[in-house]
Amino acid sequence: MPSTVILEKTVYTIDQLGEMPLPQLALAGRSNVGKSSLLNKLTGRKNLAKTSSTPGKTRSLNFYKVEPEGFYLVDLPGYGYARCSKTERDKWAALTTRYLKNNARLFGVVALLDSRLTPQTLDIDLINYIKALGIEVIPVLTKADKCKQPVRSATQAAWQRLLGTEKPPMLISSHSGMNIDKLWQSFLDKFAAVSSHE
Ligand SMILES: Nc1nc2c(ncn2[C@@H]2O[C@H](COP(=O)(O)OP(=O)(O)OP(=O)(O)O)[C@@H](O)[C@H]2O)c(=O)[nH]1
Ligand SMILES: [Mg+2]
Repeated sequence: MPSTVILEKTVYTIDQLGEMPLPQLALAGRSNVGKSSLLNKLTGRKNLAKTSSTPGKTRSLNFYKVEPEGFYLVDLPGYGYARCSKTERDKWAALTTRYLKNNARLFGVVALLDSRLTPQTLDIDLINYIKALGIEVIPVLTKADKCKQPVRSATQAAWQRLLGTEKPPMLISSHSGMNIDKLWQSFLDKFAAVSSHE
């Protein structure tokens, strides 16, 4: 677990997106998939990132500085919230794409996917978009506590087939704590690999 995590910057508009001085790992996924909950669980701080059962809670890009390691975890606003206006959705897309594009310090995007659902078009589109930018995608299946083993395995197998990965995506639960330490260790390993090249 990281020793200190602090919210350093909140960005609502493209104008506020300056260059960040450290490597970044972003958390992306549909609204309500559990991005902010994962951040809280990873950091062991219940209310670091605001969570809600109402989708669309996170409306901004939030940069959390992890110390002493020295990188940012970036909580991205969720996509695919049906009740959100077209203007809001366009704003999300513009802000997020601007952030993802031409960001040499972004060393990966953790794609959070609901373990209860078969692969959804919106998620597949996002993953393909990120891959096309040359950024590594780390797929993770959330809310594993909410479904039974056969469903979890089926979702894992479907994503593995689709992504053509060697291993199936990791199943996690921010409620039960399942695989949270393992996931954190994988973030540290990725960060260590990039920082040795910097
Ligand atoms: N059972 C269960 N519920 C979870 C888990 N993770 C998150 N939730 C619940 O799912 C809801 C949404 O969680 P958030 O973490 O706010 O989701 P988000 O992806 O940050 O959503 P946006 O900010 O809207 O993009 C909340 O009610 C959480 O308590 C989990 O591992 N298990
Ligand atoms: Mg959130």
